[in-house]
Amino acid sequence: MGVLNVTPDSFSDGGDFLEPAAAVTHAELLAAEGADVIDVGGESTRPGAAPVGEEEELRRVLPVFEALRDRRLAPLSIDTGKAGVAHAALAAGATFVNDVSALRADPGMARVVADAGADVCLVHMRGEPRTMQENPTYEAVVTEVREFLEERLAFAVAAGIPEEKVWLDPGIGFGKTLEHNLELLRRLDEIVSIGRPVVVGVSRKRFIGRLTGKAERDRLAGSLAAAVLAFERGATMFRVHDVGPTRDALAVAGATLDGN
Ligand code: HH2
Repeated sequence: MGVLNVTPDSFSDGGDFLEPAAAVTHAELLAAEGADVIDVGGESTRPGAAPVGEEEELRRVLPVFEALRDRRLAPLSIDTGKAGVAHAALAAGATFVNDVSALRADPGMARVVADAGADVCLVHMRGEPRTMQENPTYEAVVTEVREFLEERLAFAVAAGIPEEKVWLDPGIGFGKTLEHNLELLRRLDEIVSIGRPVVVGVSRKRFIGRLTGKAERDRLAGSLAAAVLAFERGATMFRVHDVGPTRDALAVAGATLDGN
């Protein structure tokens, strides 16, 4: 899953693709590098980010969907917690909803996903982006994330979303310390054992900066290490800024694990 942030303030690429033409060019690059899904987002969820109104979010992302829909580069995902934004993006060609609130931010979201027959990614987040990194605490982070995702999966199914349309994501960096992130990655198999495909977003994140001392744009090597480890533990979708290098790393890791 290639990241396409149409925002002025995303943590590693904010402002790069705010113009629709720049966004389309970047989508072409992500697809050429082998992205299976392109995830378009109009609201940053980085720690401390300010919320964006629905109208502004739509103004950012809709022209991108409209420009991409007929190009058929790859299936398109909308990264939003707002039902109105998801609804408009699905009408403009998206087939996947990536909701970091896991259907909690907007009571209308589950219905929009169910009615469209879309895929949905449910992400674990403690708190909300503005405050989520203020001293996150857990008694047992893996158990709590697992129980949360099981509850959200049951909620989605009860709301009419077929189970086979649901992807789960432990939400690396969403209300977690360095140690929480590392424990979740180390024990990712316990999230995978819920039985739905697992998405991970480690690309360029702060915990990689903490471990390597590198700025956002210099975190590729660290991001690849985390992606390979998550793959070995059973993750099947990787939300990344650098699609080509990630595909290469996973091709080598996969062949090694398979013995090919
Ligand atoms: N991380 C971010 C945004 N969306 N979606 C899923 N499913 N999993 C993630 O880990 C995830 C996500 C944050 O990264 P990014 O989009 O690069 O930055 P920002 O939120 O600042 O736009």
